[in-house]
Amino acid sequence: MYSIYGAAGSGSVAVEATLELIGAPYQVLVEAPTWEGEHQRNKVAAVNPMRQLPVLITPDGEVITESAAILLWLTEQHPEAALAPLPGTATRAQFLRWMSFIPASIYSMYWVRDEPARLAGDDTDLYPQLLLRTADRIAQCWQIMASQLAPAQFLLGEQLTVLDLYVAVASRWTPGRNRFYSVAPLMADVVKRVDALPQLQNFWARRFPFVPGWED
Ligand SMILES: N[C@@H](CCC(=O)N[C@@H](CS)C(=O)NCC(=O)O)C(=O)O
Repeated sequence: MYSIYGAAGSGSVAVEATLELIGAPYQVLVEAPTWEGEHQRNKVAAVNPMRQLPVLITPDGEVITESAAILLWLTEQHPEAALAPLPGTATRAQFLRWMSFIPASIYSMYWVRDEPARLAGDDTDLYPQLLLRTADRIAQCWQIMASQLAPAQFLLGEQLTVLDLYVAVASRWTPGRNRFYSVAPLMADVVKRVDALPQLQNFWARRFPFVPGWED
């Protein structure tokens, strides 16, 4: 079985949702909301020197970090789930493009946001600016992504892929879904469709619940 180092509401939720759709057995071996501090990050240190989630341990015991790499690797291991366009097909290039864009341009911003002191040091006066500007940058990146896509049922057409799951999860982080809807209206219907997937309703309730005000 697969084992995950993860946390409710974190990037591991995209990996867990993928395993739910694949139907492969998995366990969340270590629950570690790493953004809460050193104690939580240290729970991950043994498997990821970056002390970040998600981490996947394969049934063979191999350790994989980096959310996009994990998601892509899972689609290769479980082609029957058809959660990625196949190499050589029309949407493959854009699939890889946006699977790389999310961790490079969006996910990386949270390293700063979670602890502004990492860049601003003790100069607490800088923190509000840093939080504001990283939120704006994330929103801008969603807007740019939306401007380059022509979604149908899902982001790349009629096929649900791990890109849809990845975006549905990451778009719930700051600056939040309502802002995402306003900057990326063409992607809004898609993420709402992913939120509503019947096969994931129990899963979302457990790992990233739609609590009152969740879109704010
Ligand atoms: N490049 C990594 C980023 C992972 C990441 O930033 N994870 C967050 C949790 S959602 C984390 O562990 N943050 C703690 C930290 O960066 O110190 C990936 O794509 O998996």
